[in-house]
Formats: sequence, C-alpha cells, structure tokens
Amino acid sequence: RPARFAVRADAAQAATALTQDDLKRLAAVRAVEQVQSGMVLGLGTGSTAAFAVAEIGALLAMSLGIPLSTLDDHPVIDLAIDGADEVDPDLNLVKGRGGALLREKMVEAASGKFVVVVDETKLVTGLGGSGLAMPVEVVQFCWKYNQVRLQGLFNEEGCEAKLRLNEDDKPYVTDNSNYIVDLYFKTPIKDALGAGKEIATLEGVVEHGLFLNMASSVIIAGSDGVSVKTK
Ligand code: ABF
Repeated sequence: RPARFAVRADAAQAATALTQDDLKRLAAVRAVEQVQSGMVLGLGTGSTAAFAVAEIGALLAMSLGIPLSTLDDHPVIDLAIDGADEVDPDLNLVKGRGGALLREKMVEAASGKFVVVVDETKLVTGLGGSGLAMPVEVVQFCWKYNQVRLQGLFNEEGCEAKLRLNEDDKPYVTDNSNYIVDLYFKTPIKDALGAGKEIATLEGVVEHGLFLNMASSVIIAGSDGVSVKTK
C-alpha cells in the first residue's frame, strides 16, 4: 500500500534552520512595520536594506510604487532603514563596506529616526572587532599620503590601511568619484568617538564608516527570534 504519511526525521530542524537571508528578511520586515502613510523614508543599500525596500514596494504595489526623491527636495526624512556591518553594545555602527557610506550618512543624519536592520552575525563587542574593513572615503588626490596618515592614527590597535581594489586590481571608485581606504584593526577601536573625530580632521578625508550615536534602534534577527535594541 502506498504510504499515507511521511514522517521526516529532519522536519523539526528544517522548520527552525533559518538561512542568513531569512534572518535579514525578518529584521527588515519588522522595521517596515514602523512605516506609516505619508512618511518620507530614507532607504539604504546592502542585502538587508534591500529586503526592506522590497517589503515597502510590496506595500505600495497597489498604488504607484515608491516615488523617489532627494535631500534637496526633502531635507527632512521621517524614518531611515538601513543595514550595517558591525553593531556594538551601545548601538554604534560600522557601515560602508558596500561603499555607499557618504550618501548613507547624509541620509541617516537627516532622518528623525534611523532603524538599523541586521542579522546576529553583525554584533561585535567593540567596533573594528570583526577584523573586517572599516572604510574611509578619501579624495583620489594623493590617496597614499592619507593611507599612511590613517594607519598612523591607529598604530596601537595594530591597524592596517589598504586601498580598496576591484577584482581587476584597479581602485574601487565610490559613487562620489572618490577612493576608499579600508582600515583593518587587530583589536577593537578603544575610543570610537575620538577615532571618528581624528579621522575627520585629516584633509582629503571625505567621510568615514563610523556611524556613532546615530541609530535610534537596531532590529536583530537571530536563531532565537527577532529582538529590538533601543537607546
Ligand atoms: C549597507 O550595506 C552598508 O552600510 C553596509 O556596508 C552594508 C550591509 O550590507 P548587508 O545588509 O548586505 O550585510 O547597509
């Protein structure tokens, strides 16, 4: 007789084993619950923010889609939703591994509320602690000079400053026609606020990826569910 039921030994596991993309989508969907009719939104880049954009698109699909604007026309944004590369316990962030740090910082600084959406892999005990890049956008002119100066600021943290390259070994160029010097720390940055200030004093530095005291809340999706941290 043909079987009427199939019991799969891995069924329970299959139901709970969420992929990293599932987690990103969960965090993004939770953030979009804060979107209200008539709001001006700031939308970031990256795969997690893309889930938020898709969700908002789905909400608006019955009408006209999302009308796009600029800070010139809408200098005040109600709510920004964006991903991050690192989140520390005080909700300070490293952003910009995707290369869009300048525009993201402009949009998020203009937003009344900035909600960060991440999966749990982005949590660090201190910024720079993931061992991955903390980007600094610099003008192309004499970029090596600034690479050396940036590395010099963080000798104690064992920092290595590298020009970001494309796969063809040519420099990565940002959407504002600048270069990126990525800082790799061996230990977390001791004083992120001080570090941000020092980096910003270097002539030729356009922006850095430390987003400090900017996030209103962080939505974290992990294997235990979705949690929200608010300052
Ligand atoms: C943007 O996308 C960037 O600031 C950050 O570098 C990146 C995070 O991407 P993902 O959500 O794909 O990890 O938020």
